[in-house]
Amino acid sequence: MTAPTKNKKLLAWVAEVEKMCTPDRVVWCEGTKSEYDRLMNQMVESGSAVRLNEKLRPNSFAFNSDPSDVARVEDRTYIASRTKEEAGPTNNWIDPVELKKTMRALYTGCMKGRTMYVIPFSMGPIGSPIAKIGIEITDSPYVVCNMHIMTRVSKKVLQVLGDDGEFIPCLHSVGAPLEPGQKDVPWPCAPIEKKYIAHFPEKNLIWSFGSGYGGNALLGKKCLALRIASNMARNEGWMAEHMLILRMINPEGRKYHIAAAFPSACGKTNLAMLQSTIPGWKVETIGDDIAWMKIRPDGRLHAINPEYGFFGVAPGTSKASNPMALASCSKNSIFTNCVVTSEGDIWWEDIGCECRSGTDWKGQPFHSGMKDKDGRAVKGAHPNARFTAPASQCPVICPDWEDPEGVPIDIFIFGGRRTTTVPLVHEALSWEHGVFMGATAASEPTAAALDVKQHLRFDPFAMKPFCGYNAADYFAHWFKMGARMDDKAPRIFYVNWFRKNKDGKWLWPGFGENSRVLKWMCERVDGRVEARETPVGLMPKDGDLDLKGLNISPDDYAELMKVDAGLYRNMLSDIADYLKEFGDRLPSQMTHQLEALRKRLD
Ligand code: GTP
Ligand code: SPV
Ligand code: MN
Repeated sequence: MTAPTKNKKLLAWVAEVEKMCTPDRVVWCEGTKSEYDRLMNQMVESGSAVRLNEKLRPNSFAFNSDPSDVARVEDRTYIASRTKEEAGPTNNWIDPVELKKTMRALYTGCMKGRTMYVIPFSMGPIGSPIAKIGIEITDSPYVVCNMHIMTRVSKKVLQVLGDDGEFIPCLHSVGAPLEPGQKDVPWPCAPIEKKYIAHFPEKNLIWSFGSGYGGNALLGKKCLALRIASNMARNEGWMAEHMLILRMINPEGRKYHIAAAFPSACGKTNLAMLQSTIPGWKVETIGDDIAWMKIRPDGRLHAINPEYGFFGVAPGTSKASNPMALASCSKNSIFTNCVVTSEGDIWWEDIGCECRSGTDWKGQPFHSGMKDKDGRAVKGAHPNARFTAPASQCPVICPDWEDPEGVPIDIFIFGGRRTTTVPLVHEALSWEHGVFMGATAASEPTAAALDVKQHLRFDPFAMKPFCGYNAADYFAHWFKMGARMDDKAPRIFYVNWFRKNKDGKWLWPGFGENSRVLKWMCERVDGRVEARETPVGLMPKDGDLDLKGLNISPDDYAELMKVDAGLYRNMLSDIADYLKEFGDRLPSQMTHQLEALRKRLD
């Protein structure tokens, strides 16, 4: 196939990779429907994909991964900057020269028997000044089809790139070469000790080997749009964050833009598509995972969603919890590690109906209520099962979601999964205090990364697995951005939807009811409500959080809002230990904020 570009750097890179990986053939992707259909047909024929019932789930396909390849692998993810200090204590580091040597050996001949696809894609609207061009090389047709949905794949990207434009090279292989005559498996991948998700920030280069799953393989997402982009953003004075973006509209039509950072599988997709339970208030979705933000001439921070689709957590998604996500994946979608029912539709835990019979994500017969030999309930879908759906199919997608100017952010929210200690909502006393809150955010682990061992881990700004440089410098960057924006900086809040009572039940109904908390934030921004000061921050005065029509007992409400100074004091030493890891690089504002918090708690 002749190359559809004259870009010298691109041609040289593709030739170099072809020589190293020795695929049987090279295909340049164009992002067309016929390309998608052709690859899907091939995968259905080879047995790696199942075509779902056209009447129930039009143009949709189900895949099951290898049981060893179901989530991001944080232990195998590396920031290979020149020095270990540049990567910082929150990242895995290997010397880039050494890592390249190891990986070159793995890549040598790794595409034997396979096709090498070259995917030109744009993060952000094609040609917009805020967008970045990536080229992913992969030997996985599953990755190509997912990239069609998650990013803008098109010939136009190569036109914009031109003969000497810059792009971010993203090399991916499943790491499973085929000998002549060897039959392929449905989900090829390499064993865990050969998996590497590597980033070379000084070169803006991504090398991924051995996994076909999600953020390990769809390299535009976490690798480019967060790890590489966060490093570029620091150098160029903007921000790349693990944040949803939404627009909230009040009954008078005033628009508020909110960006929220919660760790993986902690509710970004849910909040982004929230169905408000307060009459007259409404939410529109702009993005559900990643925000790129720049200070514009108006002095405010404007955000765009660089993605084109949603790679959403499937289990728990139902008409009750997230009807808009369910509608988004009603057609033209890919499902990974879900149940396929005998009618040819998909199913997962808490989808809102029973599964009478089907095939689980491991290919075994399944029905709701099934027990294993020890009498334990069997799960049909993997806890990190995902749907890949076009963002344009979300019924509440914001009409301005592709505006290259972005939307001006009024409110930042941080949060995580905390069954105790942290109240439903509190507001930062200042930008510095807000940055401290984000930097010391902690959360209980989820299925999005199964190799996280701690019961509670610090996940600063929900970026622990995604910050492409030293997190201490990243905190400093946040302080600097605030200073540049001054009184035009977004207001900062912290939420916890996940507090439980003594019997282990959620204290807060969550989901659509979270609109009540957002409304209070909007009213704070407009100066319509006062707040009461607590040692940890500003909280709603009695009666200010709209609870009309909600059935929550006064005792549960008190528990939900409780700030136990003793429990917070216990956390201070954990915070101090965690911050010590950053040594001299830690911005002095962080130590000041810690001391101020200690004083307020006394
Ligand atoms: P990534 O795509 O991994 O970055 O995650 P995400 O933050 O988009 O996660 P998502 O919104 O898909 O979170 C899914 C999990 O959060 C499910 O287990 C939901 O049930 C749970 N969840 C979301 N919102 C709420 C809420 O308001 N209350 C409670 N209790 N659970 C919630
Ligand atoms: C996350 O884990 O935060 C995700 C899913 O959004 S993945 O793309 O697999 O990283
Ligand atoms: Mn995410």
